[in-house]
Amino acid sequence: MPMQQVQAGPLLDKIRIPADLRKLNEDQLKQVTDELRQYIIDIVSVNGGHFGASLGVVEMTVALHYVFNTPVDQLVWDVGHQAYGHKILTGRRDVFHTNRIYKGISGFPKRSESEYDSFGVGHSSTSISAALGMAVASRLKGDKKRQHIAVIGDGAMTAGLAFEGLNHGGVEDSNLLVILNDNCMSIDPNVGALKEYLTDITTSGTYNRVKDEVWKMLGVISKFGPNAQAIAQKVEGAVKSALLKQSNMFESLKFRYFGPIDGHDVNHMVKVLNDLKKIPGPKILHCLTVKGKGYELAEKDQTKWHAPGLFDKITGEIVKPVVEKPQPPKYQDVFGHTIVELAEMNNKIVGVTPAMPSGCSLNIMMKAMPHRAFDVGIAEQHAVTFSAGMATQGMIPFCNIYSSFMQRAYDQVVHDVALQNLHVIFCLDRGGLAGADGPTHHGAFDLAFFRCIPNMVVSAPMNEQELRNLMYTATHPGMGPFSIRYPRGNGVMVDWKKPFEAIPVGKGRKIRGGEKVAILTIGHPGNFAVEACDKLAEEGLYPAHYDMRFVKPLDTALLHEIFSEFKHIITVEDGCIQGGFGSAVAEFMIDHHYSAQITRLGIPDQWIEHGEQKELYRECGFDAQAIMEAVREIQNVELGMQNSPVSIR
Ligand SMILES: Cc1ncc(C[n+]2csc(CCOP(=O)(O)OP(=O)(O)O)c2C)c(N)n1
Repeated sequence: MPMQQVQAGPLLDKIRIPADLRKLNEDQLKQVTDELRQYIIDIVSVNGGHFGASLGVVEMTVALHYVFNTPVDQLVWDVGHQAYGHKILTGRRDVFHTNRIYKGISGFPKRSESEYDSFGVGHSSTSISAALGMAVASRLKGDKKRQHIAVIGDGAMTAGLAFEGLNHGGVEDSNLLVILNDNCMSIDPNVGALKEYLTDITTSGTYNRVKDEVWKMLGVISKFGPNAQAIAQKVEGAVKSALLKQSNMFESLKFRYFGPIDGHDVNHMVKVLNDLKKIPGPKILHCLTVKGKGYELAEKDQTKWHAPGLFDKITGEIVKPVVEKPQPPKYQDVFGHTIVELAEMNNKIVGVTPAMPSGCSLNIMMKAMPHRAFDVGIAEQHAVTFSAGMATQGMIPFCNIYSSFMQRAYDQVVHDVALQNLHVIFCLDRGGLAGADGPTHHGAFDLAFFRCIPNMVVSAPMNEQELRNLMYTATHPGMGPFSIRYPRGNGVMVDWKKPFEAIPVGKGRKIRGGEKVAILTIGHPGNFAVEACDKLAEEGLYPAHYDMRFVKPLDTALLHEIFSEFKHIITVEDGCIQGGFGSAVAEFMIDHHYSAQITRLGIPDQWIEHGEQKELYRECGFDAQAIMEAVREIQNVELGMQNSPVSIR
């Protein structure tokens, strides 16, 4: 894995923390932004990570740290994928080359990493609520000076949670500034009515006139210094009536709306932020920025450059691994192509994604069948209930949500889908350890949190063909809620496009027979067990291996067979051990009065940091090597003592 440090420009080199930045003159800030942008390009091109979003907020980042007294003032980044500039300016330049690398710094703000990271993020749309909570806490403590700033993108603003924060924030008399970073982009182009509204107010003549008025008045405020508040209130009355004519959404929610302004003019931003600092109460500053700003290719193809991987910073060529033979596809692409095939056979099938068309490959269907595939914005809860509504009308929605983002829509799955036994198919991408994005993005919990819901089918394919067949099976009439989870990354079959075959719900399969030990796997880690069994055979050890396919319903016939034959069971899952697949097997054993030793391998009861997936599988102890060790250990104990007690690990 590359880990390269680069040389900072002369001004940036002097900035270790924001206090150093604040010593500079305003006319030096433009140079700081140039050097910061170059630094991000230099590092991300050789170390990877998110790219376009951080380039788009370089000026905003410098202006915010220049004007506000961070870390006393609380700066909350939404999602946090755009906070690279913030990290570099806040004491982490020297370790920034370890960004997202195993044991290195996190790709997202993290409270345990820096006092400048006021709130841990990774999932979107939390910033307004979090900053409001901080602002109200400051008020309750009698601290009137402290500022609280939420920086939120126009994509993140589409989530219900952001609106919940605005709705509450408008009636709390607190020092809250929301900065709306409007670049018209989510990862893919932003969608929905809000996006159109923001474009309208950006281009509206009335608005721009009103805006000019506001800035003129703010000029007066700056001049009047301490009396600014009183003047602002006078100004407000006049300006507000004009604004309300246009019926400004944010003003209706009792936020004072300012902007839109050019988010790439660092000196203007400094002036505006200095003015806003003097105005109490909830405020929103609408900034227009360009995702990927300053790197031409990233400005042109913003989706591709959201997180491009390694690239040649001069030519812009993205580094592709050199492979000699054809590689298996990504699971997400198998989903993307298969849903189109199924939808061609059945006109009831539709696809739904909350803002991840390219991330989950529903963009393949959006292109092939634009009227039957829906990007609903960053709105997981809505995606689920919207799917439920369609299911009541006989449609068959495939609702594709990353496992970790599904956490946000749990009640919708329980209350809107499962309780009504509606036929919604959940495809959970990024099920299991997600890699460099780290704990905010690991899909650790879905097997556990879905298996306790009545009516739910909980399945996980071991390879591409199984994924296709599970998707096909899930569309059959008479089904209820059906979840299919698969990991980030590639499968194992080059030749994967086989004819569909239905899989009986709740039926597992024996991969190989064996003796003494039975390895029971769910999903992709079944391949780790195959590798382990092949290697163990060379040592003269022959465990049996079963791919259970379903965590719910469990294949009870197969389990009766297994528990009758084996006294040692190893379960393997890319999910939390607590309450997951292994727990389901242990419950089966208890309920049916079998006695066996069960060793459960999976994600332990702790937060797993970022790193490459294989590094994390190793750390958690459920890769091929760990399975081999578990088998050997059982074998050694067997040899050592004949009557080992019943236990569950
Ligand atoms: C709850 C949740 N859903 C989906 C995502 C995946 N995601 C990460 S960034 C992003 C787009 C954010 O767009 P925006 O807020 O406009 O910020 P920008 O990237 O444009 O700066 C999405 C959908 C997420 N992080 N959290």
